[in-house]
Amino acid sequence: MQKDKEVFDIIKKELERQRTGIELIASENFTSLQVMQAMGNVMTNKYAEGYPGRRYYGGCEFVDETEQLAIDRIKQVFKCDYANVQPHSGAQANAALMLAILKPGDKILGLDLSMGGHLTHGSPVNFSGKLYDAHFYGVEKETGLVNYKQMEEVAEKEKPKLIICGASAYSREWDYKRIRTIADGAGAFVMADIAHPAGLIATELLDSPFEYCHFVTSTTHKTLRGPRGGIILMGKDFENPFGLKDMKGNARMMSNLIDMAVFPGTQGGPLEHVIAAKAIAFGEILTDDFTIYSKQVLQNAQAMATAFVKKDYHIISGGTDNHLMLIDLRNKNISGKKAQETLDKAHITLNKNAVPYDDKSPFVTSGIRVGVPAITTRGMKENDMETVVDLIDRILMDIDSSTILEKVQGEVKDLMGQYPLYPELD
Ligand code: DSN
Repeated sequence: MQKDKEVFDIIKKELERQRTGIELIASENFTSLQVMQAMGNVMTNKYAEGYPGRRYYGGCEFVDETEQLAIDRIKQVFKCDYANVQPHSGAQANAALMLAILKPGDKILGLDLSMGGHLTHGSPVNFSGKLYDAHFYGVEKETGLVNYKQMEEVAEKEKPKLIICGASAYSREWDYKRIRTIADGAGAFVMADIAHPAGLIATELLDSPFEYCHFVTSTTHKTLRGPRGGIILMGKDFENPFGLKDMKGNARMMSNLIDMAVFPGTQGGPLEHVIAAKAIAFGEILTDDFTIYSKQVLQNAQAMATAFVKKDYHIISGGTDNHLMLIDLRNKNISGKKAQETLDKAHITLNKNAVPYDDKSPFVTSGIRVGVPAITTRGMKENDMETVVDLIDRILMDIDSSTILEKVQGEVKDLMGQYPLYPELD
């Protein structure tokens, strides 16, 4: 095959980077080879606007099969009644869901970005904060836990149409029952964005939001370990409360409104090659191996948190219930930015992150976010977590030392050499 050498050489370098580094970005993972290879299949050539059995183009019989398989499998994974597997990303899933149930100017209530929330939960620089009237709750300063009292107070005062729970940098369980009670009191819908802990919810290691939340959105590439993409789910479909009727005068179902909000509302042709890869990943989630993997994610996160605490690192909320932890570096006198940049040089990849009540700008930050899904996929276990924390600590405690940096670089490479990644690609 004729290959664009310039691009393929760069891709090779990226493979080498992934192989030799310690990947601690909490939102990243390594797909199986079959998931990755399915993304490079002929379905990328196909236009398929619409849904299985009701498309705007001919020749959709096979993409119908894979998309239906993806829908059926993810419904089985979460034991839910409705799934849309077309969103190109988590942000697209959230945009479509909001388009389905809100009008511009409607009030929404989400976790503040600076407290661990997500851009699409109302940030002023995002569509969600520009199109909708966004209000926020935070976490308690003393405990680092979601401030449900504040959520309730803001909900009572503002009467939002949608309350969003879920975060990108929050390490604790959510009280979905309590959130639903607050929402019922305010007359709001509840959406759980489970992009981060989805794999742990799928394997019933964390609480399920489906009983209490009207809508659930997620990415597919974090703890779910699928291809890059998004999904929208509902535990139970329901008649839309806006009184919309179809042409025969029947009340419209919510699922129909959401489907329409994805296509034609916010997207055109679905990425059917990625949807095929989603179907494969969702099949993998249904296996015992994935449950074993997810249990190891939790054990590794616990081991890592313990190792950090032993070395006097301040984990927000004191620990973790899921796959990640947020570390406040102020007692170590290092900014998140400096930590990220220096660790990067040692091939330890993570991201700087604002901590609640941070006094530094989002470009500098006082913290780092650390997650274990990717290194767990590499095969690492609890004892490796202590080694990883030790490597991080040696860099951070002597942050300007090139001798330590060089030494750790070598140790990182040796360590990761023990955990091969995609050997089939050689
Ligand atoms: N960028 C993702 C994360 O790192 O959590 C969220 O969209």
